[in-house]
Amino acid sequence: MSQTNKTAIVHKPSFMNGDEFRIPVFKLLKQDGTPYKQARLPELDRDQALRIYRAMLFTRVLDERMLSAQRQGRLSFYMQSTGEEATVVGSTAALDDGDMIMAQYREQGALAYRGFGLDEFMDQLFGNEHDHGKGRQMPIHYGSKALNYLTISSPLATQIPQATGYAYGQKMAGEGHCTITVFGEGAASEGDFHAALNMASVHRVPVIFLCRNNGYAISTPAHEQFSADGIAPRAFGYRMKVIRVDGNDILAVYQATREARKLAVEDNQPVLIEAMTYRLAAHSSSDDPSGYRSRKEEEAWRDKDPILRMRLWLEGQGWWSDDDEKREQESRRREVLEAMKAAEKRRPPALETLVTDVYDRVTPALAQQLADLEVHVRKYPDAYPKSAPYLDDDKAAGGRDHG
Ligand SMILES: Cc1ncc(C[n+]2csc(CCOP(=O)(O)OP(=O)(O)O)c2C)c(N)n1
Repeated sequence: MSQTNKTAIVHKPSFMNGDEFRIPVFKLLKQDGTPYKQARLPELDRDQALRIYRAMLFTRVLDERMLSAQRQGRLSFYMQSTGEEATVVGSTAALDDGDMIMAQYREQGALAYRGFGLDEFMDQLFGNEHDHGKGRQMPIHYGSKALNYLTISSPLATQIPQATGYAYGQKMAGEGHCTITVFGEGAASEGDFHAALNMASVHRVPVIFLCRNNGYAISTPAHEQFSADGIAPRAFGYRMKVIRVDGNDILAVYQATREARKLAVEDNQPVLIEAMTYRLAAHSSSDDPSGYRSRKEEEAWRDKDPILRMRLWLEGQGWWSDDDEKREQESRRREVLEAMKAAEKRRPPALETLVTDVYDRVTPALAQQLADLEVHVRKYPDAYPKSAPYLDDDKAAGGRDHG
């Protein structure tokens, strides 16, 4: 397409900075759970609405419980999604379960919605022998091939260009799937963000870029990260469709993502969604937000709790009650506790898994390193967990493929 044909000519120097208009926020539900007058709510049946709500509630319970476990010294590290559950679960619910999710690290709600098992969460958090990642990653770096959820990468923005590439493959495959990639407004400061958007737009790739603008990149507030009107206007630089949505409004997030999916899958149009939300908890178990923000600010956002808003809407529909709430919370708390106790007791992965599946076959150099490590562990047994299987002589003697 020729752009020059459409370009207006002016005869005075005219500078623009994007302040000519502000991008509106799409909202459907008020905080009391009732819809705005002009709002047209998406069709969401009772079963799916409850599936969404239960995933949000589970995420909240899991987060509270696991932060306590970290404080008790049972877990090394944790990250909560508190306050952002509607953004994460609402967007996931608007997808097909076969679509790919490439997340940052605060999107456990997406896995919960897709049916990641409680034991799978726990085995990863405790890095035991059942962990899909073989205990090689820090807690919260979940991944699930079965649920189309790419394993989390800690370096910020890794997943954004990966999503463009993966979605390009989905377009080639022609099976009607798309990819959503979720990231914070802080990660959007990485160059990878821009490369990913540009490639997606130029090559017409079915990818949804979902930015959780929760106001902070650890202790850095949004106004110290960028001077523009949030992340949304960046889409124009790539001639990409964009929508800004109230990230604490489950129905608005759901509807915006559904429409975005349509554009992506039916017309190969990438879309940027900026979800305005707030991280109610600390950045991670290593952070203390009282050093960089006020209680008053937190309280104002607590009043906009996305779970409460959805609960009030569900109650208005006659689909949820106080009793349901109580029962659900109690049973989820109990299940989380039981699963945690079981996962804590499982053994760590066998020592030899350090060298297997690094290459197709264990190389002689890695085999030697493993042998040296076993000698070392035998020499200093008190420095290593007794529960580990690596001091089992039968196991050490055979069965390994040293290539
Ligand atoms: C490349 C890179 N730089 C810095 C970090 C350290 N770091 C981890 S999380 C984070 C803040 C990210 O903020 P944001 O993307 O807004 O997501 P949020 O934590 O608010 O959900 C930073 C700076 C990192 N992991 N990777």
